[in-house]
Amino acid sequence: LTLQHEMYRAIQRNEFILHYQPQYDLGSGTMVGVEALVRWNHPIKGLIPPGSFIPLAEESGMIVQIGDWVLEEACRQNKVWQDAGLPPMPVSVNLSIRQFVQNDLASKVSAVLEKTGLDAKYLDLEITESMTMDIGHVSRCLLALTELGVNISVDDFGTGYSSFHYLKSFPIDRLKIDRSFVRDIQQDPSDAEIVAAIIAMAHNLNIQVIAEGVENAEQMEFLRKHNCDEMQGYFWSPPVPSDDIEQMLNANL
Ligand code: G
Ligand code: G
Ligand code: MN
Ligand code: NA
Repeated sequence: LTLQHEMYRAIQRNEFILHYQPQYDLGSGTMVGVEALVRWNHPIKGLIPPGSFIPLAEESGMIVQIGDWVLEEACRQNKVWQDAGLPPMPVSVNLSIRQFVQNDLASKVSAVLEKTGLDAKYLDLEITESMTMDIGHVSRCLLALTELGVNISVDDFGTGYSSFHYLKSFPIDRLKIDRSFVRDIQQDPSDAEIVAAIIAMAHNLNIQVIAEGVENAEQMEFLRKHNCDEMQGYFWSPPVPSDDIEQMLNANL
């Protein structure tokens, strides 16, 4: 069996699972959201990280089916947490540009919210930059999504081709500063300048900022000093299974 065929079977056999990485408010240090990150629980190979199958899924188009599953599962789980009385907070879901090529993304999202009973304000959709995207089409799609009440974040900000074009053309609620800029924030003065500039610019445009890949207290202090809103990274927590998130939320009560 090719990996691609196995992947197809994995959807039917329900072998994908979601881990969640907490996101924290930099001011208060409280958990304010989670990012859903897919893993493949392979019957023989064990837990396969997304880096080992997402590229193939993108290439083959199967990312659309996997993405549909991720979206529904993330919304379902979030509603379960809320119904259990845990502090409500949005879940971020990564979208592939392939999911925008379909014409019905907003109606699909709307149907999933309806089916799971999740309020749209608890769903955050992460888009990444892509050379191949039709800006006009994506922009219409994003408008339809924001009309539903979901949040839009730009993932890996600063690494792609059209970051600034995005800000101009899309209804963006939040930027996620790519972890490659955060990593050397203390050693590399240009990274420090870039991060400070991204935060200032985003705030002038009324866009929230979250830093990715925060691994130590010095990075956190720098970000706090420059008024970054939120952070995510190993310093606080790696992506963890849903049970662990439940425990963290319980501890927050
Ligand atoms: O969890 P990890 O850091 O290994 O993830 C690697 C990459 O896989 C990240 O860039 C992440 O955005 C991507 N990824 C994880 N889950 C999903 C998903 O559900 N859909 C898409 N399109 N990408 C995902
Ligand atoms: O591209 P995206 O932002 O969706 O990727 C998220 C991935 O980044 C997760 O799969 C996670 O494993 C990884 N990640 C999260 N926090 C850190 C961190 O602090 N350091 C590093 N190196 N990777 C991280
Ligand atoms: Mn992401
Ligand atoms: Na990222």
